[in-house]
Amino acid sequence: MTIAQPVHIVPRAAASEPSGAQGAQRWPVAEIEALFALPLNDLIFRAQQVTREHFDPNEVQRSTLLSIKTGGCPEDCGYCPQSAHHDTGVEAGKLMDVESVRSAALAARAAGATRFCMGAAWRAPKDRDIEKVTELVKEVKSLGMEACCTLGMLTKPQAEALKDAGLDYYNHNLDTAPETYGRIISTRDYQDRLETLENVREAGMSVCCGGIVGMGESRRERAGLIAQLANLDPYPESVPINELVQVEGTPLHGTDKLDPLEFVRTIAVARITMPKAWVRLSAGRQQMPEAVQALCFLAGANSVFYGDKLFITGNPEVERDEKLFEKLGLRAAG
Ligand code: SAM
Ligand code: DTB
Ligand code: SF4
Repeated sequence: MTIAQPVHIVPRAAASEPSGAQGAQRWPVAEIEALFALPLNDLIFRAQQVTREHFDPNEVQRSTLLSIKTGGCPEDCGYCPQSAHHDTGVEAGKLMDVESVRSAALAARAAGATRFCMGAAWRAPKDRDIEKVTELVKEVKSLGMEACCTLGMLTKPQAEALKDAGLDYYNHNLDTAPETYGRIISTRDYQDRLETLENVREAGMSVCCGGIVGMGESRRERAGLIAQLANLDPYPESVPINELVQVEGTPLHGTDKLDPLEFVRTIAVARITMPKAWVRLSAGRQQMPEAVQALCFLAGANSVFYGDKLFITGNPEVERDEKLFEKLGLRAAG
């Protein structure tokens, strides 16, 4: 019996060729679909090889989320419990004060998180919102943690103000393939998202950008999302892959559950196409069996949301995660 030779997948255009080069995308969708279609052992083997070329495979970066302004969002994202368009029972609240954010960040740090991610249910923050959020960013930075925000769409000056306050990462997801976007969200379009990513990149912050699978999309559409991410130049430093958390009252509640192995394939394809990114096993972990999570780490996930809650929905308790990481021999990344 011969041992399977490493599967060398080399994108058509040399990796060094900028994706902006005329026509030659680093990763055409068809080549990403071919990755998805590989025998699972070959796909995971290749993804684990790529992980080991750039990371310690036994380290996991931990980020803790806090919703600093909850509910009442004017956007109609079909997955989101915070949209004012959906009757999900989520109350609209005001922006949290500095003291409350400080104590949440201290608790996250004590539990072992290295990055604190503040999210707001806005389409786009107003300038006075940005002034208040910069105070929160400075507070989190004063605790020695990395700071991340996800506030919706940003203008160039707003991105610069956040950078000046010391913000390390900005999360702004593309969420699904361009051809699927209109089925999920109608109050904005893909170009809006790409412009904010441009403003964040130009302000000099690291980009956290990923999406959601399990929204009834096809494998081709999952490949289309990964193609959008992997062909950004440069691709994001952090790529969250969420599994749809189905919330009663949202249009996507009742969607057929995605085959867990298709979720694992998505993680592996994200790893191979974005070798140096922190690939984050994101929403959906609470319902995800530990054996599937273990396969995701084997497939190249090396970051998680850590703490009992995401923004609105649940997440594995810290104690449960600690036990899982111990079983898997995973350490916290610095
Ligand atoms: N309002 C800002 C925005 O949409 O960019 C930031 C907050 S929003 C909640 C951040 C991300 O959470 C979304 O882009 C989406 O990927 C993810 N998300 C929201 N609801 C989700 C759900 N029910 N299941 C999985 N991921 C979800
Ligand atoms: C990301 O891609 N997922 C996180 C973080 N980035 C902001 C948010 C997940 C939210 C899940 C549904 C909720 O709890 O609101
Ligand atoms: Fe609003 Fe963000 Fe939720 Fe969309 S995902 S409804 S923009 S909070």
